[in-house]
Amino acid sequence: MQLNFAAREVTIKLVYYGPALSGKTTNLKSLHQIVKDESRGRLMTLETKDDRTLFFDMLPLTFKSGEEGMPAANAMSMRLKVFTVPGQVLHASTRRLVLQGADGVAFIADSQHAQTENNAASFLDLRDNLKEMGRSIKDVPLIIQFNKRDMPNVRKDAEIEQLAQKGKEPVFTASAVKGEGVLESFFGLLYLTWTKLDEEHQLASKLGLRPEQFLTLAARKLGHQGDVGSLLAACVGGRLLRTGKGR
Ligand SMILES: Nc1nc2c(ncn2[C@@H]2O[C@H](COP(=O)(O)OP(=O)(O)OP(=O)(O)O)[C@@H](O)[C@H]2O)c(=O)[nH]1
Ligand SMILES: [Mg+2]
Repeated sequence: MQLNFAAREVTIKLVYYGPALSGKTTNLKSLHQIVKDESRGRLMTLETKDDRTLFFDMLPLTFKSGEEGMPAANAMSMRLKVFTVPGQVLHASTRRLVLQGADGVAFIADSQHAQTENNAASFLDLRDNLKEMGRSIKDVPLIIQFNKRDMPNVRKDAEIEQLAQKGKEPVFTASAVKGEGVLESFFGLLYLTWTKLDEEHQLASKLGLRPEQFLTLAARKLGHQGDVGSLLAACVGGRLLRTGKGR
């Protein structure tokens, strides 16, 4: 996170991690489509013709708090930089580079039975890379998304829910290619990350924005008109809200 008090500007880095072809780039493309024009920057993707990310993708999102009925003196600029890592095993050093300084991580798992081992290997890779950076995976805001729910031969909903109940990380399901579950996962990650940054840096009191207010503001600015609670309620397990389990 970069916090510029003078300019009242916060920059947050979010990273989509996971095995090759799990749908990280597709999540970012869907998010780019969902988000309002005024809040999104140019989506940068660098890939080969067979859908493989070579270096990384990056989507910048920006919004201001001033117009949402807040006094102008409290106006804040939020910059979110959302990255994807290249999932292929050979790009290990690029993954480490992109992961550096991440404020929050979305782990995009592939729901297909055949990908269970690749998911596990990538999760260990994430843990090890964080460890090398002197960070524990337990301390990093992390959500897990089971993507490709529309495909045949995927793990059953009940199995994923059971898995989610056991773990601490909030779990979401998605079909990124259809745009389903994309915003829910993103907001789960944003909420978790903002809550952690608030605890560490007392952002709420410094900036005059509680996590709930921040999320509502972000949702409006990014184009979600409905109830923000319903986005978070899509979480199938794990701990998302400070007050208890995520449903
Ligand atoms: N059916 C289905 N296909 C998906 C879904 N999400 C992604 N795909 C497809 O899976 C392939 C890989 O998706 P990408 O988003 O490029 O995967 P990635 O995780 O960025 O892969 P790397 O960059 O190699 O790490 C593409 O052909 C996508 O269209 C989904 O929810 N359902
Ligand atoms: Mg990719």
